[in-house]
Parts: sequence; C-alpha cells; structure tokens
Amino acid sequence: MATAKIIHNPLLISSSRSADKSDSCVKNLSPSSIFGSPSLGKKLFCVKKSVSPISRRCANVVAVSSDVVKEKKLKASSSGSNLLITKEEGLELYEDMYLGRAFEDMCAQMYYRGKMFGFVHLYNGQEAVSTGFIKLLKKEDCVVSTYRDHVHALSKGVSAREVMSELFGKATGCCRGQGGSMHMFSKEHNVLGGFAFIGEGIPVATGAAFTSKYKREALKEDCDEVTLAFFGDGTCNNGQFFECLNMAALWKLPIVFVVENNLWAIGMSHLRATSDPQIWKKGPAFGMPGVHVDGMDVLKVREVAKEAIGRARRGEGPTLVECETYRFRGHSLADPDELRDPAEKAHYAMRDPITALKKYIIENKLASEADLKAIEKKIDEVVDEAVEFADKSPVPPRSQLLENVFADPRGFGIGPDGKYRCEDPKFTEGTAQV
Ligand SMILES: Cc1ncc(C[n+]2csc(CCOP(=O)(O)OP(=O)(O)O)c2C)c(N)n1
Ligand SMILES: [Mg+2]
Repeated sequence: MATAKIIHNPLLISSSRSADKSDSCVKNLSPSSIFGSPSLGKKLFCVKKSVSPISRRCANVVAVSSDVVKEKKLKASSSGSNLLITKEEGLELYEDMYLGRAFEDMCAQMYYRGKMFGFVHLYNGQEAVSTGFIKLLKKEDCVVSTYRDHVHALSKGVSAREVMSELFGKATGCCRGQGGSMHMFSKEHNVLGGFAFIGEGIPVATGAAFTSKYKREALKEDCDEVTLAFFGDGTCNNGQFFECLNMAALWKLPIVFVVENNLWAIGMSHLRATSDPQIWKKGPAFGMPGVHVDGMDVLKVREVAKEAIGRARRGEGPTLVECETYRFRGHSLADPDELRDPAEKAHYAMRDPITALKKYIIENKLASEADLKAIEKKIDEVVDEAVEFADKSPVPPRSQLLENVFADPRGFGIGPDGKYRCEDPKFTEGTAQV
C-alpha cells in the first residue's frame, strides 16, 4: 500500500482569495521560517483585514505580526538566550508528555488483562498536541475532546487515579465509572467530554465558547475564558465541523479548533476521504485564521497555541489549527493495525515527539539526562499507583446504573419517596434485567 503523505503547501498560511497575494505578508516566508524553532518565524497568523459587511463576505485574510514571538525575541536577546522555553517550562512539557505516554502504555496492558471494557483508543504519538495546547490554559478554560480523550484529561489536570478508575469502571473514576474510556468529564477541571460520536464535541465546545462570550458581553462579567475543541482529520468531513466554524467566526467566539490530523480515520486514509487534504485552509474560507503546524514538535505547537489562545482571550475570535501528527498504535486496542504501511509507521516513529523534546532539552542544556530520568521514575510511580488505586476501588452501586441516562419525569429517576426508582425491586419487573 502506498505511504500516505501530507501534501505540503509552501505557504502554510494563506489568504482566502488568491488575488489578494499582493497584500499578504506571508509570501516571503518559507515554512521553516514560520515554524522552525528556536529561530521561530515572524508571522504566524492571518486575520481579517476589514470588518465592513461587504468585505466580510469575501474575507480578506492577511498575516499579522505575532506579539508572542516578538516578546519572546526581546526576552531572548536580553537574556542572551535564543531558546523558546525556560528550564521549568521544558520540564513541565516533558513531564506531561511522558505522563501521557506512560499512562496509555499502561492502559494497553490493563486492557489486555481484561480490566477495561468496550473500546479504548490510545493517544501514543500525538502527545505534543495535547501538551502544547493544554498546558497554556487556565483552570477555568474548557477542553472538549473525542473518544481519544485520556491524555487531554490528564493534561488538563484530572488525576491519573481518576482517569484510570474511570477506565476500570470504578466509582472513584472522574464520571463515577459511568462513562468509561470515551467519556472523560470533569466539572472541576472543565473537561467537557469525551464523545464517542465523531464531531459531537464540536458543538458542545462552540456552546461553551458562546457562554464565555455571553458572560463577558451580555452579563458584563469578568470572563476571558477560552475553549479548545480537539478532533481528528476524519471528523473534518462531518457537517457539524462546518456549522460550528461558521457560528464561531460569525460571533467571534473565544475558541480554538484543534485538528489532530494523524492521516487516518480508522482504516480510511485522509487523502482518499477529503477533497482538499489541507484542513487549515477551511479557516480562511470562513473568515478565521487557518494554521498548519508540525504536530510532532511540541515547541512549534506551543508557539502556535499561544497565538491562537491569545487571540481568543483578547476577544479577537476563533482560529483553526491543523496539527500534522501520527498515532503510533492501531485505531483502538481492538485494531491489529495491519492496514498502515510499515514504512509510514517507521517514518513517524523516527519523529517521536517525546524523544525530540528530550533531545532539545539536553542539547540546549536546559536539564540533564538524569533530571529527565528522575521525572520518568516519578511518573512511572504515579501510573503504577493509579492502577493500584483503580483496582482496589469499589464498583458503582447498581442503583447508579440509570442515573443521568433518563430524565426524571419519565419515571426513571427519583420517586416521590426520595429513592431512586430503580432501587424498587419491582422496577425491572416485566422488562429486561439490568
Ligand atoms: C457520527 C459517527 N460516525 C461514525 C463513527 C465511527 N468512527 C469512529 S472513529 C472514526 C474515525 C474518526 O477519525 P478521525 O476524526 O481522524 O479521528 P482519529 O481516530 O484519527 O483520532 C469513525 C468514522 C462515529 N464514531 N461517529
Ligand atoms: Mg485521524
């Protein structure tokens, strides 16, 4: 089978009108000058130039300077360093990415030992996207994920214990064992799911972003919260994606649409399924910036994420970011992964984002190999402890089974005596046993 390849466009950021090239600042930039680190390029983003109703219909998208990168350059030159991260930042990123990988590897072991039920989709290989974006968020900011959601939840601060327990279907899980692998949710950490249906999370994220805007503009609350919506390349062929891009651009919502383009939707190659494989181009089509970034490089992802999140926080509207990444395992743990070309897998294995960050940290003397080993040891212990905790935790009571499944008025919730109706021994009489 032919190796699937992303077709690179020399201009990673472009105007929605080819005739506008004369006023686009991006024309002088090569991809490496835009995304190469540590000498990160000058211009990352496109914005609408005009806001008049007529020109909005043919949104003129041009590149603007990146304040973040300018600031970074100033800081770097005054400190005599040309690095994009400090030692502390580097270690935080490394720890988070290593946690994601170690957690998922442990999930695979536990799944094959029969500790988990249903489908389990792992995130190995894509860690730079979760870490690069989510580690920039505040606690109040929201994250909306897909069924490949464990690592997004971990990056957002849900504990390994709670995620593992949820996977084991235990009462101590972040959804009290009621959601399982594909439905991570945490009110405390503003993780709004976990969705088994592809594209389902995008409207939820759009709604969360609308809430932030409504609080700020209608209720005059002090609210600058941002929402990140993560989803895959295959999901970009789904109508909800287009509807939400339209609404988000129309209402200038504080949202970033983060496409994790791992080239495959189960066994369907992105190149066979999509009329134009450059997903980022769909941003300018709706009048919002579209950006393509190497999703195997956490530092590049982080710089793009800073821009996009900053724009949203400042009330400047949504951004579509396409992260070119790869999953190192099959679609789910039930997938023997026999479809993809070994050469393609080997190509991306060589670009392991964790190995790349490790190399960057050591080569730039931000930390030593021993420092990183110490982080790995600490995280391995956290993951082992999470398994122990999940294993020992109780299963949810039977009475919880139908909670949040049916609405109260239909008779499946709490009865007049204050007890759950399903606790009544007669509840299942004449129906299938639950
Ligand atoms: C509405 C809907 N249609 C079909 C499916 C079956 N399905 C599960 S995963 C998947 C592929 C999604 O691929 P992508 O968006 O690229 O995400 P990835 O698995 O690569 O992370 C499909 C079609 C589904 N879950 N929901
Ligand atoms: Mg995919």
